Amino acid sequence: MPEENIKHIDFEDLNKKAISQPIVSNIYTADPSAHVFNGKIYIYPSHDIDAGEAFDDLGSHFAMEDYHVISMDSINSKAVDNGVALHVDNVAWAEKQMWAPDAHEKDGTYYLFFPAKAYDGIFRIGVATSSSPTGPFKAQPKAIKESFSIDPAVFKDDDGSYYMYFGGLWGGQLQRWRSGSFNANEPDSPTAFIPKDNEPALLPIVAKMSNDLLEFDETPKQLEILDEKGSLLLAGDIERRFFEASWMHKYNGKYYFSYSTGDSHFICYAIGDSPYGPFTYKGKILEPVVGWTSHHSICEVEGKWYLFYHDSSLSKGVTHLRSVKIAEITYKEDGTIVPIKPYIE
Ligand code: FUB
Repeated sequence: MPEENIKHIDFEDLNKKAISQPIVSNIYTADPSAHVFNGKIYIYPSHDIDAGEAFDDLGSHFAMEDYHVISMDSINSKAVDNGVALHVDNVAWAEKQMWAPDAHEKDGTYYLFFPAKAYDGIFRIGVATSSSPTGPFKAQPKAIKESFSIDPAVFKDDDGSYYMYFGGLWGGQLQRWRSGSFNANEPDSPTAFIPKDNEPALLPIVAKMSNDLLEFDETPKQLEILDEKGSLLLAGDIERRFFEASWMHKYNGKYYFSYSTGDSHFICYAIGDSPYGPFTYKGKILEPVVGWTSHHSICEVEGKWYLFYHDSSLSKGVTHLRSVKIAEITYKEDGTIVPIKPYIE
């Protein structure tokens, strides 16, 4: 939701109209990546704090320093904050901005995948491991080779292969990698190097993970998102084109790639037949929430599908102080998703 609209909101009224409430209120949480491990729900969110950084379009105000894992015995039970799972001070390569993470499990080890800004000002993606889904996690000494940008989401396919999807525009720096290496020119501009409105939009990135889940098994490549005529979505198509917050899930044998449209504030999805795409745009999953960002995950819990998302209602509209919420997803017979309105009109 654009900043100027937030000033006019009656938050008491809005919270009554909200379809769900924050799952924890002792801390601010955002960018939830939800998984079921051993029958229990684990949510890997960003841990929002107010570090005193001014709002800008590079996202400097998202100055998060650590991760907490939230767990739930079932979808209706109390959510538990399990304390600090990983702090930036314990990641040798990372300086600041511990943004949206994800996690996965393999052979009894839990892997936390996270983006952070390195000391050279470039976002990279790292891995940390633990014997417990709630951590504490021990970070690898270096970021994943050939990793860049933000918002990693790791998907396990039915054949046991793991893929990482990532990328984000503006502060997430994806546009600075168009030539294959980092473009450090115009460092204060969030929109420098973004394609023109009539050019194809920037695309999310995918890479298959190595067997130990600590590196990429291949050079990362772009994931195509096409319109109904088979053409790549254009950069000016801001209500449909990819901005950040990748997620992948599989439903009835089809691959669903979902993402945020950033400056138009929607969560959208596209469907394909392979983890590498191409994907065809299908529609919106979530209408704009209070706060500039929208970020989500989709997870099946005991036969029902849920959207884990966030808004800034608890902080009364402070963009960088968000709270994780949950809403059930409904699929139609044809496999499309019924869009969710986060507040009842
Ligand atoms: O939380 C920081 C950033 O805001 C995330 O990386 C984006 O997806 C957006 O939610």
